[in-house]
Amino acid sequence: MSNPFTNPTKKPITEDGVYDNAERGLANRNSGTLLETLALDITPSGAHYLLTHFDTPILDSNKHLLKFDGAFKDPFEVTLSEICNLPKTTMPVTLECSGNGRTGLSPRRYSMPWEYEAVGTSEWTGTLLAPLMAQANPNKDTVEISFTGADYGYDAGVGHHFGRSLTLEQILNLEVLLIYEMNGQPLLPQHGAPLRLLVPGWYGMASVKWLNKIEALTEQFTGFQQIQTYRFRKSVEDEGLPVTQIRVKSLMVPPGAPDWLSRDRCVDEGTVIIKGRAWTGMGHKIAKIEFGINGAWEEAQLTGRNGKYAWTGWKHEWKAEPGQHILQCRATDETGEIQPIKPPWDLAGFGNNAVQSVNVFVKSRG
Ligand SMILES: Nc1nc2c(c(=O)[nH]1)N[C@H]1C(S)=C(S)[C@@H](COP(=O)(O)O)O[C@H]1N2
Ligand SMILES: [Mo]
Repeated sequence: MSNPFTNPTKKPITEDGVYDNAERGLANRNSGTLLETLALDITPSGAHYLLTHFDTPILDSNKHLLKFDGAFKDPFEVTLSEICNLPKTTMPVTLECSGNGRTGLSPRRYSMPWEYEAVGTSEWTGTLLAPLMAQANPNKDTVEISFTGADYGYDAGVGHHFGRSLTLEQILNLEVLLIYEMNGQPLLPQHGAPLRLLVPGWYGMASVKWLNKIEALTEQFTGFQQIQTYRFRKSVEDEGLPVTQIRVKSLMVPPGAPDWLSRDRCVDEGTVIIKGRAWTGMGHKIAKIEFGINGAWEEAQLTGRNGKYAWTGWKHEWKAEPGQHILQCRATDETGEIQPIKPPWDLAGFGNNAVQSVNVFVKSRG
């Protein structure tokens, strides 16, 4: 790293072949959040990260139908306005892409190059799925329920609608919701308008956008997004384990002011209040946050969360001394799960919850 005061970054050193045009294209379509919005309990809708595999289908909310199909005793269809008339639930839920942190791995997967920014918290409004499942009444031999989105595309030569599955037990235990509003407004097209699934406490891939079909299956779901990907694998041959609950993680609001190109931070000497967010899966609580200054850890203060599935705020007072420093944060949840220092390696780059490191240059007052 180069000191932005004494040795400002000139032209970026090109790293030919590291990220190619296809990856840059993905990064331009799938925006990350602005880390400065970590200062807020709720991420402004326009700053919520986005991950869309194919194209955003442009759907008409007046014509949208959700079909309950397959091995249900009483299959039915509902319109969006019928869903909106069902009992309403609003809750803040933190959503994170399981590929968040992928660039921190080496060797890294050729894919969407997330650094830290694929996370956000919204006030989601909708209705619980469980009562509708009961109404549709799955047959006794139902093994799983699949959820299909209107978007269609090709991956590894396989054409498919984005689809995922959950067991009946998971639907009950995870408080799965059908969502039609985000932060008090109708869902934006890119976030799944007019209807999406929300699986609180799990990584984002389970929260199927543009939802139009729920099917009861008497055999395990074999959709591409369930079987071919979103599995923790050590090698191509490895069958792997499904990616499910969010791993414990934390981030800080970038302190001070940025050096525009490197985004290293510039701070004046003295007391700096560092703030951030910490979250984990399954509605578990964050038990502890530590703040690291050049590798030495101090306990930071938790400032609370506004919902079971929402991230927790934290803050720490840092006495910034002139020079160059590496700041880090590390969360531990109530189950004792703690963020690793080194990224846990995965073939596709899923679930990297290693501690964030931020380069800070402190300017002396003198
Ligand atoms: N139909 C559909 N649903 C989807 C996806 C998709 O590509 N198509 N992407 C998933 C992934 S990987 C994530 S992380 C979240 C992202 O939700 P957001 O774009 O609203 O932030 O949506 C999930 N639901
Ligand atoms: Mo994702």
